[in-house]
Amino acid sequence: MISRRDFFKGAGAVAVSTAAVSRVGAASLPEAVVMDNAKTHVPPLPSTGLPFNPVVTLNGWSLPWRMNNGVKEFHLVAEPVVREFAPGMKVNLWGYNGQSPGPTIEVVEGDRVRIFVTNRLPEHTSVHWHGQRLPNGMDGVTGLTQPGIAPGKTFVYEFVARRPGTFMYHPHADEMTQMAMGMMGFWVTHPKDRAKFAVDRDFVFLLSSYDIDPGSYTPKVNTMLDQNLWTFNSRVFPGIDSLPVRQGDRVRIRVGNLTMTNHPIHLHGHEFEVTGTDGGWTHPASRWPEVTTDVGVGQMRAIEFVANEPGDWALHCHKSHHTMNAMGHNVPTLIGVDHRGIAEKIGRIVPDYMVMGDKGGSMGGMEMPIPENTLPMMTGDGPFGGVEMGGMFTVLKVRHDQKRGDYTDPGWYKHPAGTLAYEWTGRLAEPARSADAGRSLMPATSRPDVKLQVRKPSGHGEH
Ligand SMILES: [Cu+2]
Repeated sequence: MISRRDFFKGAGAVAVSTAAVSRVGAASLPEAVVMDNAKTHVPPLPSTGLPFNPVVTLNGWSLPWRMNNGVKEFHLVAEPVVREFAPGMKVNLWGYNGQSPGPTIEVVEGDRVRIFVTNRLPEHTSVHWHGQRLPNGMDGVTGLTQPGIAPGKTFVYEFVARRPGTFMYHPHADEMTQMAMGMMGFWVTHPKDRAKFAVDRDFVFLLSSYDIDPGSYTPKVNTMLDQNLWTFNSRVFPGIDSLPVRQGDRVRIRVGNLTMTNHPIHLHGHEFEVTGTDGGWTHPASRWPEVTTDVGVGQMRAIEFVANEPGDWALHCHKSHHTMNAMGHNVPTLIGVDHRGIAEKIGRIVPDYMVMGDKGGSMGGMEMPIPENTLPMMTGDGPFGGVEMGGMFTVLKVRHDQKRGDYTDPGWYKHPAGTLAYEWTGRLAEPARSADAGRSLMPATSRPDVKLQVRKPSGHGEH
């Protein structure tokens, strides 16, 4: 048997380091091997010499392999890991090879693939190769197609990657716990003909969600739906990599959903088409343009578009609670309620008590004490102030001067003169309002020179 470290040394492409888990992992978790560069893009495997156009895994990496008599051999190690969700918050997860999600596996249609899976978890596991055509006994379903891989044991899976497309891997053993702890990874089978389905940039990430009490370090695995951290590759905004592309690039984004709910993934500034699903590539005649596509539980979607609009374009889940970090859901709406002084009074009894704002939910700029190892609900600074987002949110950065193959973040977009929304300080005409507008009891703010008149209902033809 090769040791894991020797395996990586042989592969040579990736830097790993052994990090003693301090305080974070003190709760009985063994040593974790952590990728040095968990926070940023790991450049894709060098495309020269590879028989495929590699993908870029947001805040992740692709697993090196070795060739053994014509067989592509990978080694996955299931183990406890520590994942930084964003600066200021680290989480005890289970993952593969030092990270959750595990490394992306990239192979080519027709490859014979052999995967060693070593279990360093405290309970048995298995790996299911989600979406693959393979011999039944390689499907990884504990009890049904194989016994569980006991702690300390290594199993071997071997099959031919028959169908090009987008896949995932995850345990089929104590699934609820192991997936709630972050055990999952991405798999891409590239087409044999590399000109087929070719794009300039190919990004991949998994959707996963966690329930982590503020101030704690380990997900509550029994939560079914009320998770409070919604992640791309176990990272939350502003900790998620941006997607830097060159203007005119054909861009593919592949998303897999291993949460317990659906996620309508929405892109600003461009229309895209769903070119791939769980079952492979969609027929061109079946495609239609859209700006949001729902990724259901257990599904994979590949979307494609030409990035021809320069700028910083939001890419996010459209469920507004999924672009927030840890929050309570039993908070009453207090818009319009004057609660001056109440928070302070309650705060004396309940530390860390907070109320939703009386002018809306915005807490951007509010300084409130939060427990250790907890992220603000809405955070992230942009060039114009707080972005007021968290969770499943990142930015597609389209630049005319982004070099081919360059995935470094180009910084914030500089808007050409005359292309930026701006404050109006001149005279305003009376704005049109609905004829049946009532008088709201809620407080409003208006400029004294803007008269808000309710128009009397009037007959048609008047204007
Ligand atoms: Cu969502």
